[in-house]
Amino acid sequence: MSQDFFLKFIIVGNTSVGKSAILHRFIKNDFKSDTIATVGVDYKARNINVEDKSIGLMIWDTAGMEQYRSFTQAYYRSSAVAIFVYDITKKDTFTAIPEWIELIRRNCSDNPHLITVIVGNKSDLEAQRAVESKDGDKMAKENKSLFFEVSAMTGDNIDELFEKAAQQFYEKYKDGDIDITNDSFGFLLGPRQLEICATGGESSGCSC
Ligand SMILES: Nc1nc2c(ncn2[C@@H]2O[C@H](COP(=O)(O)OP(=O)(O)OP(=O)(O)O)[C@@H](O)[C@H]2O)c(=O)[nH]1
Ligand SMILES: [Mg+2]
Repeated sequence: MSQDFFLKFIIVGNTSVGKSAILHRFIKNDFKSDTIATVGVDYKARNINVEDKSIGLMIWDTAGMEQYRSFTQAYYRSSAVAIFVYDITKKDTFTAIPEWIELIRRNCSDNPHLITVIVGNKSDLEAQRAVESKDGDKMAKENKSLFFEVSAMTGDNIDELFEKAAQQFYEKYKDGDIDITNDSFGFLLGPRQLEICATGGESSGCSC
């Protein structure tokens, strides 16, 4: 399948909030309760459609454990979308989000168009909820981020979060905000455009 473009996503947040479970649900539409903590980073990819475009999402899942922090930071750069995950049953994972935002912003400071998404996972555990939805929503608004409560266990809102983030990026692209020659933006043109560039040149509207 030919993608129109590729976007780099990065997923961060404290250990055990369910980052890998979210990615596994998005890629395999499945849930495993016996996951082990991620060591360093993991990578997966999936295509989605936004309007008439086929977009390849290249998704980096990082370890939340403190000991891997300096290693995983090397993977933050050149992201188009950063997803910040907390566990709605663990308040400390929510209060850690501003630190994660700061860490990512520092490493992606050359991308003013970074899309950020704050995600409260484990919405299936409503009885154990320790973070109210309105507090997640408020933090997202303060940080100009999208906000979702999801469950990797049930699949609730998982596809929506990735699709909405890609859609928001695509809106910026259509508005002409994305410099396609700047690889700091986490954006890569797909083969279809390259074919057009090779054969159509300027008359096809190509800027190369
Ligand atoms: N009830 C419930 N449990 C979940 C959900 N998502 C993940 N879990 C469980 O939470 C635990 C941690 O999930 P992981 O996906 O490994 O967490 P992580 O954020 O990737 O952790 P690190 O790799 O250490 O950073 C596992 O036991 C999962 O089964 C969810 O939506 N609901
Ligand atoms: Mg993990």
